[in-house]
Amino acid sequence: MTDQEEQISRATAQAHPNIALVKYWGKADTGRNLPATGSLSLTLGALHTQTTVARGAADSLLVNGMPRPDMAARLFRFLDSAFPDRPALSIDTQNDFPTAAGLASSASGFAAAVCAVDGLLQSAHSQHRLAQLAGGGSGSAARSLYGGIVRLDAPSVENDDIRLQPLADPSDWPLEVMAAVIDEGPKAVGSTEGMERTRATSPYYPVWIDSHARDLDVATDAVAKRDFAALAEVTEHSFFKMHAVMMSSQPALLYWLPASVGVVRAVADLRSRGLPACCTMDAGPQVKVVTTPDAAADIADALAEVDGVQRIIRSGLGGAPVVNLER
Ligand code: 2P0
Repeated sequence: MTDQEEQISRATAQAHPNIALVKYWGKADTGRNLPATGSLSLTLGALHTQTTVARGAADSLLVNGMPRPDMAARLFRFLDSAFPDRPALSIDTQNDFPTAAGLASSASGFAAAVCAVDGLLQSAHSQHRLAQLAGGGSGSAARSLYGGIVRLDAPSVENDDIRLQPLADPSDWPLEVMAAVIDEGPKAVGSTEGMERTRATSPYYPVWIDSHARDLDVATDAVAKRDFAALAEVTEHSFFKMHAVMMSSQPALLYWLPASVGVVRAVADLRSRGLPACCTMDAGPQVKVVTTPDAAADIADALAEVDGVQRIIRSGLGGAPVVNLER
């Protein structure tokens, strides 16, 4: 340990979750947690994970003030591989949105943890390297190392790791996201287990994988042209295709509740009346609606009317993680 390392006593990182418009579902390598598909996401500026890390007598984790041994085992095992010579760590993390309910808390959680530990240990990894490390903890976390609209490419013959590319800053194309919260409980089947079940049992899995590169390119092109209609079309296509491959797993992965269907239908109705809006869902019943700032108030009002919607969480796009070091 150098003198400089000893001077950092605590590091705090704040990271945002993200939602994928082109979806990741399936792993190429479970050991290294490498995705079998690329993805394209929006970083959500209004939602935060704040994680403070210090050296401790033994590893300990508090999530929203509570010990979480289930999460601690996964997090510390991950940190062992990302930072092989790390000391014991005391980690305190807070989310200002529901944890483990399909609002991407693992994305901001692993991103914030990697940035905070990198700061504490003065590892000085590049942002891109931190993203690759975070992806080893949770595939979606790699995208939370960047702000705005982010593309993740899966490993290929030429590259044996993921590659990240920010496609637009938050101010380049200020999209809005509304999460219609339907059930804040933890999800029934976690993403890692669900992805493996799909890979092993869905007859549609090969088609899902083979058709993915095109969706990623169509979405990238739509972002370059700021073409909301084209982005909305490929977003809903990727979302429905992912849930088709989930539902065709054995046993089926059905994350929907009746209110999820209600929101998706309400958004289709709004779009048919000319409003810019599209839906996506992850491994939980919440429906995330993407729109533009001029339409956001009308969309929020319409979503709040749907039976079973408990509340609407609104967010614009946010930036990359911010790290604060204390000596
Ligand atoms: C995504 N999801 O692209 C997809 C869509 C959920 C559905 O990435 O197994 O927690 O830790 O790599 O990142 C959520 O899964 O999965 C996710 P692991 P993660 O956002």
